[in-house]
Amino acid sequence: MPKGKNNAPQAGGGHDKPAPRQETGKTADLQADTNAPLETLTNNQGVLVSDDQNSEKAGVRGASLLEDFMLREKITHFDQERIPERVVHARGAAAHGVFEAYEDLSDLTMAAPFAAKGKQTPVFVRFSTVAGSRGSADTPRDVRGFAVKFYSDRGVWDLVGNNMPVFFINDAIKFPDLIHAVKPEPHIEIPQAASAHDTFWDFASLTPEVSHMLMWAMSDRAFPRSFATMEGFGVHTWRLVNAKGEARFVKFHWKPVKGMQSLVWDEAQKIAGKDADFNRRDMAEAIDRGDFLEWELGIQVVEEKDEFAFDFDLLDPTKLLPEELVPIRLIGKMTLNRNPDNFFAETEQVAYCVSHIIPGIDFTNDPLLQGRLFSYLDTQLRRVGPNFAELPINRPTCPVSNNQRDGFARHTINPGRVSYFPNTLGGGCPMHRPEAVDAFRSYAEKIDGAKIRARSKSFTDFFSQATLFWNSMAPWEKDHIVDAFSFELNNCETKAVRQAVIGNLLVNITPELAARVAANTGLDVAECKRVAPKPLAVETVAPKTMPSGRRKVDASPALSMDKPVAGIKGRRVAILAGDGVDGKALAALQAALEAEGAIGEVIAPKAGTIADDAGKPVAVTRPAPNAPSVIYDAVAVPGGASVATLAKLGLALAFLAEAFKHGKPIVLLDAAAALIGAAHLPVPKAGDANQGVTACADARAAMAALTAGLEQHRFRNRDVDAVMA
Ligand code: HDE
Repeated sequence: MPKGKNNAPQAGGGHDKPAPRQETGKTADLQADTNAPLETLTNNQGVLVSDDQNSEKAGVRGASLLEDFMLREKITHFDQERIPERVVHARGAAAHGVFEAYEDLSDLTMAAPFAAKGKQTPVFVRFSTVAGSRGSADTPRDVRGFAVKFYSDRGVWDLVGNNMPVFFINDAIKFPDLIHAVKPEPHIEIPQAASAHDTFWDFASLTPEVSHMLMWAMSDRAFPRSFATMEGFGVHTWRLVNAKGEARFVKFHWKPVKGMQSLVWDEAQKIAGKDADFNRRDMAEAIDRGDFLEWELGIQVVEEKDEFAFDFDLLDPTKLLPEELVPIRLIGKMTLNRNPDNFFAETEQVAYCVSHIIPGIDFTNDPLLQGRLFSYLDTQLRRVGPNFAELPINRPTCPVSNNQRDGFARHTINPGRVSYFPNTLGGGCPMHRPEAVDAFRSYAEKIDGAKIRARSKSFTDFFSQATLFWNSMAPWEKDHIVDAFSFELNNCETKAVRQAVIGNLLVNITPELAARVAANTGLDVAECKRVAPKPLAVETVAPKTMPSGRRKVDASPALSMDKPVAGIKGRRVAILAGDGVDGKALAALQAALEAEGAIGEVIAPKAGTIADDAGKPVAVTRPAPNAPSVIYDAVAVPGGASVATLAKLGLALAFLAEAFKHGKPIVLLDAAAALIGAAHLPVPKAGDANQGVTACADARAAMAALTAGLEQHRFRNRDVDAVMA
């Protein structure tokens, strides 16, 4: 389809000159692309528009005329420009890309994307928050959706996952309650995109299976620095099936090539106001720069005979399979390299369905997955319509041929009179293919059970993996989890709800967490146990036979984010400057950052240019009021006469103090070292562990300090209690 440039009117064009028209007229042309932009405006019926600025009136000061079909068509179409917002995951951003297989996996699965080493499959990936509306911000404390549509040559496969490997509940029937509890409270529609309110914690305190997922949601995983620096998970245990019909259990993992980075809570909250589009902007700009987003796809494979080899139930989506027990095998790489052309047509109308699988992939009896299987199709039929699969973003890249017909907004013009099977009038076509090896067949799992509304006892271990998560955290991560629970509970008005969370959940996860949160929320742990309402009974049936000596771990280092990241590509450094700045150092630093794929932005009191110490103009990237510290990864301040100006500028000092508080690397050249005092930052004492505040003499040393600091990402041990930010 022709793009962009065709929209530009040519000189002398517009209404004066007859417009170039697309000549159609033959039946075959009805199928042609009629959306190609023309130079001249038409209505939806292709009629040239003479004036799109004035509606038709009875005299220039008279009433508008009902017969103005141009006005009515334009306005009535506008009235219907929205489709229903997604009930959950309403706010999202997406990109196109490609998945490339590292190896031929046909011994494990027939799934087309893994059929050969180097095989490429196009993908469209949408990232989302869960609770907020479409117009909410990118950075609230929330789970992130990670939905991948593989346009394989054997059909569309949707892997609709999250950035956390487990889920709040382990039976689909509880999902509407979970979402009603976390969404804004219905009588006042408050709070937007936040779990920190009574109804969520009331529900959580009475649903102990949420414990493990709560630990993830209260960790810094809940506000990634960038989509490119978060992990993704298929969450459920799925099945891989090979051409011989042999099946194995599988867990899917997306491992970010850039490593994991998150924001800190104070920063995430401020970004929600300063740049609500922080994550989606970051992704769109990175792709435009050629700094593509990359993940490796990993699988954990479990043989059928080992279904009961672990100390948890593989079908329970509140449990993860520790990497230390079953290592992750990396099987391919996904690269997101193209921004959508149109948000609505692609990101909004994309319709992921958990039930979209292809030969080689199959479901398990995870009761959450089973519920999702009908929910997504039902959602897309209502949200996008019965012909959602025909839209360009949802269409398979392989041919589609069946006898489904009609419905709202049908695009395909199906010729002929045969729309049924079996038939002779259409030559028997399209025919189903019992003999085809690559046709979809469900894995013939043996099922033998009584109809029962109950849950296996193996699903009632609510706390052990929440404890595992806690045990796997670095000290600063534990601090952040304590702070998060404390913040959330302190936002709850009902004391009994706060007590129930501590008494029913936290004491069972770890007494340390319960004690620390109780101290921060003014509660007494012993009292919490007594006052909390009794959790709802969980129905159980006799446990499945699980052999003794099942495999387990007490801590899983893979769960911690306390790891350095590789490289500084895409990181954004604020260079604070003003008139008289050391121009050479500034230019050298900016060039060095650019050479590494990072971005050095010059921030000055006003937009336009500043004059450096040699009187040369230096372009200002953003003026200070438009450049909050929270959108940067690090700060550098070159020396020069500008330092004296910055030392008297509240915006600059607040910038430094906030960056300090959020643990970001700070690099001060020459005279700029004085800003530590001016911003009232604690001067690191001799012998203190590396605090990431570096005074240096030249751009080379500054670049080295910035690189080391950005690779560490954040300095968590700073003494920030007294910092005014
Ligand atoms: Fe979803 N979920 N979900 N979910 N979900 C939707 O589908 C639902 C669950 C996830 O970018 C909806 O198109 C039920 C788990 C993502 O378009 C809806 C249950 C996981 C997205 C729906 C779950 C997810 C959705 C809303 C419990 C992680 C966004 C609009 C049985 C593995 C996809 C829509 C996108 C979206 C239902 C639980 C991930 C209503 C009933 C577990 C990433 O159909």
